This record gives sequence, structure tokens and C-alpha cells, in this order.
Amino acid sequence: MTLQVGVIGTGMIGRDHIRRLTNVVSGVEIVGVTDIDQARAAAAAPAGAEVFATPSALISSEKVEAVIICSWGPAHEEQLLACIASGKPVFCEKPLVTSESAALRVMEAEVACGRRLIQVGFMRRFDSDYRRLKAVIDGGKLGAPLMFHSVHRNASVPEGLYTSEMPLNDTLVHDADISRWLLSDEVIGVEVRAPRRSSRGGALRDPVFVLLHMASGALVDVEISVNIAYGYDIRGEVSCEAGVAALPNRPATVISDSNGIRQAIPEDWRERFIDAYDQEFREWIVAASNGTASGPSTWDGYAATLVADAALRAVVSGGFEPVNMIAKPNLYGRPAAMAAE
Ligand code: NAD
Ligand code: ISE
Repeated sequence: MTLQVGVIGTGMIGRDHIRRLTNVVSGVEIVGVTDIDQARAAAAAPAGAEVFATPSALISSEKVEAVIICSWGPAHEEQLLACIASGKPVFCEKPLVTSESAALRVMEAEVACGRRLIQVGFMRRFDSDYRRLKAVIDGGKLGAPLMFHSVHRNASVPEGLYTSEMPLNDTLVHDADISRWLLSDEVIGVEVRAPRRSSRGGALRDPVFVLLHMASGALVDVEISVNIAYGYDIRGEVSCEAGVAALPNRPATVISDSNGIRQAIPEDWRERFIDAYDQEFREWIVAASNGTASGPSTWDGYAATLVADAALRAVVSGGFEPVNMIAKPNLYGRPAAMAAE
């Protein structure tokens, strides 16, 4: 059986996902695409796919069984609510939405529907290095995790697309989610400190340090640099009671020449997480073909949104900003269920 999907948003990641769904993973066919830039949608449409005039036309089309949202974050709420109203499984790129109130509206609609329909694009959970790191921590031989150092560096970001707070309201959600998942914990508060700005970052608050206070008492420090020029560099190290576990250096050919000995660094997220994106879609296709969703949920998207909101408040207050979550609806499993999700 082949899952017939429609893709909303045919920008950078929309096109990359269209490539993988067309050429890499199986069990899926793209039958429709749409974008507010219709020419871009037409150029990205695989052979035989219809170019829909609007997201709502795509979502309500009978030929579309499941939806992939790759539009900008502020557009996600309306598109997610339309998918839930149609009862169609949906993969939504991060961020789930861009405010706490929007996250609550989406969660309320999904809970009322009675089954999970949404998987959020937190692809790090599907990366084999992160999965092995989590297995070591969950194995317990190193004792309880005490600190997690998360480094999130981008070579550059597209000009003009983002506000000055992009590192906090767009990029940080990945670190918030992976911290909750790796440590099987929740964020209860956030602090933010900024060093001198990078001259390469323009108006962006870049770089920035974020401190996540976890419910267990563990602390997570996050370095976000979004214009660091040399490449896309993701690092992570967890200090536990009786040892330390870290992501490996990425395997890459070692080049020795008159400039020295070196290994290439990925250019961007497409290259670094290529296998993780493939795997997140393999798992999504299985769940969506059964009319539901697995993996990172609306609850996880809500949690990451609250962390981003608290970080933005912490910039203004200069102090600790609490993260207060509602009680977890049964639909999203028991409170400490993240290890299995
Ligand atoms: P982009 O600007 O390259 O593409 C977004 C596309 O969506 C554009 O073509 C735009 O015209 C279209 N669009 C925006 N609003 C729309 C609407 N209301 N209806 C229809 N089309 C609409 O941006 P991008 O880098 O591809 O990012 C898209 C989303 O994916 C963002 O939410 C971003 O945070 C996320 N993203 C995730 C990852 C990841 O690693 N998981 C990486 C990059 C981007
Ligand atoms: C981008 O939207 C992503 O999600 C990437 O994974 C992240 O590293 C980058 O900072 C974001 O802009």
C-alpha cells in the first residue's frame, strides 16, 4: 500500500523532503504540493503531482491521505487545525507553532479527536548517534545525568528571513527537545546570557548561551551560534555521576596535505542529519498509513514552544524564567514515557 501525501511549503526543507520521499524512502507517493509562491510549488512538484492553489484545498482533497507541513512556523497552526478537522495524519516541521496559546489550541483539537495525528519534525531523535547516546544514559551504568552540554552551530542563516531572536525562537527548539528526550526530563526554567555579538550576525542575537533547568535538577547549557562560517557543527556531551557520554565526531574521510590533516564538516542540517530525516519519514509513513502518528508529538512541540517563549522572556528580564506546563493529556502517554517514544 502506498500512502498518498500532499506537501505544503516547497522551500528549502520542503524540496529536500520531496526529494527523499520521491527517491529514497518507499511506501509513499507525493500526489499534491502547494506554496504561496505557486511558481515555486510548480517547479518542485514531482511528475504527476497536482499543484493546489491553497493549503486548505490540498488538505481537503480526497486524493491526499496525509499531509507534510514545511511552511513557516506562524502558518503551522491553521494548517494543523485543518488537518485535524479532516482526520488526516500530518508531519509538521518544527516549530510546531510559535506561541503557547497556539500550541494549546492544536493540542485541544487533537485530544478531542481522540487519536494522535501529528508528528513534529524533531529529527535528532531519529539520528543514530543520538539514539546510541540515549541508550547509554538509559542503561544507567554511568549513573544519573547531571549536566548536558549542547552545541548548535550553523554556518549561516538565510538573510532577511528571520527576526533578531531567531536563535531563540527557531533554533533553540531542537536543543530543548533533545534535552527532554535524552534525559527523560522536563524543562522547568530558562536563563539566557549573550556574549558580544558576532559581527557576522547582523541584527541577530548571535551567539547566545541558554541554560535549561530540568525538573530532576540537571542543568543543560546550550551554545547557539547561527553564523559561525566554518560549517554545521552539532555536539553533545552528557556528564553523569560515574562517567561522561558524548556524541562521536562525525566519520569523514581524513585528508592530509600541505595544509595539514583535516576532516570535512557538514555544510548544513541537510547533510548532517540526512539519515535522521530519512528515518523520521520511514517511521512516520508506517504510523500515518495506519491513520495515526508516533515519535515527537504535539506535547513535545508544546514543551519546546514553552522553552522558546521562556527564553525570549529571559532576554528581557535578565533572570530565571519559569516554564509551567499543563497536566499531560493521556493521549500523549504517561509523564516519564519519553524513553519509549
Ligand atoms: P523556506 O523559507 O525555504 O520555505 C518555506 C516555504 O513555505 C516558502 O516557499 C514559503 O513561500 C512557503 N510558505 C510560507 N507560508 C506559507 C503558507 N501559509 N502557505 C503555503 N506556503 C507557505 O523555509 P525552510 O527553511 O524550508 O523552513 C520551513 C520550515 O521548516 C520552518 O518551520 C523551519 O523552521 C523548518 N525547518 C526545519 C529544519 C529541521 O532541521 N528540522 C530545517 C530547516 C527548516
Ligand atoms: C533550521 O530551521 C533547523 O531546523 C536546523 O536544524 C537548525 O540547525 C537551524 O538553526 C534552523 O534555522
